[in-house]
Amino acid sequence: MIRHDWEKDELLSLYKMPILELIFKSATVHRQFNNPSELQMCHLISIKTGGCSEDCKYCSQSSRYTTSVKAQPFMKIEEVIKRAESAKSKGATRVCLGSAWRQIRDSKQFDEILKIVKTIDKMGLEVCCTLGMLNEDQAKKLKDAGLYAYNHNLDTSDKYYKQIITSRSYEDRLKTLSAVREANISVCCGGIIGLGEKVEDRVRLIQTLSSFNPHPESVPINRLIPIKGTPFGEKKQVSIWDLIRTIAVAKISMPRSMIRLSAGREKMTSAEQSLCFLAGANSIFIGEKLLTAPNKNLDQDEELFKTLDLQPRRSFKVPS
Ligand code: SAM
Ligand code: DTB
Ligand code: SF4
Repeated sequence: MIRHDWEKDELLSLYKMPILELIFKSATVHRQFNNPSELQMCHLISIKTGGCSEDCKYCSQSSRYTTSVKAQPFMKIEEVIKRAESAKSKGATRVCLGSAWRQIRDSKQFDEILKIVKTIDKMGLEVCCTLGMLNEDQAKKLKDAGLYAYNHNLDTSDKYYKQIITSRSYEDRLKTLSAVREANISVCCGGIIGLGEKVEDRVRLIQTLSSFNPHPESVPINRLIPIKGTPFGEKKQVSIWDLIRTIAVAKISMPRSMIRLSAGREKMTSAEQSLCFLAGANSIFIGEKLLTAPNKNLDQDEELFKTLDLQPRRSFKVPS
């Protein structure tokens, strides 16, 4: 049932199916592994914002571009915990800590992150971190502190990657992912659509992710939020149908993975989001901000849960 040998052409023909047939197919797969009425609410906390040395062409936090995001000092521990508590009280069962770093350095700040991870884990929440590249020793320290998952996206296909980022390689990303897996940390790895990539690149990314054994437990699908001042600031939004197709193919090929409808939800209607959930997306980020970009407000999400009769998904739930 779970395959790691999906071929590009197979995935491409799925991607190109008549959309309603594709949604029906992925919805059917989704139901075999998950309760389709459940949606996990996650919350992002940007503990170190801006001033990043990398040149990711989509990112508001790269110091190479002039955007409206100003570099902020490292957030105070108490402030981070307060944010996590507030997210929990609103139904979030997973908290993701992000930092605008190329890589983790063994530093006072890393020690503080270990403390934060320990505290949030004790609150019964899944803790995820996205701190850039790391080595096996750092992964082990995070695991020992109680880290549940680590997010590190491949973003796009290996071929197209160089058009997006030049300051690190696909190989570097894969190395970090393997250090995360080695340390027995749950893997969160996905990508972005709308970077000017071809459909073949989206399919190739999904092929790479589905070739991992085990599959990443979590696959965030981001729709580019064009950020003024970045090289991709003027990119046209990809259609909702492309987003749904990407979600559906990811779900069919990685049925046990949580598919997270991540960046780009702010401008989506309830009906558009519903189709994403039907196609297999089963997680959203809640709160008015993602890392730096705006997100839906809590009232809108509460209304969405009510309208669609959705249940919040508890933490640490593993699909059947
Ligand atoms: N610095 C770390 C890194 O790059 O691994 C972690 C933070 S980074 C902001 C996390 C992910 O957010 C990126 O890999 C990318 O997929 C997504 N992302 C960043 N900016 C985005 C944007 N403008 N639109 C959509 N997704 C975005
Ligand atoms: C992921 O794939 N998407 C989230 C999370 N992982 C860290 C981040 C989205 C960031 C959107 C742009 C911003 O807020 O700056
Ligand atoms: Fe830095 Fe991450 Fe943004 Fe790239 S995506 S510029 S590594 S914060």
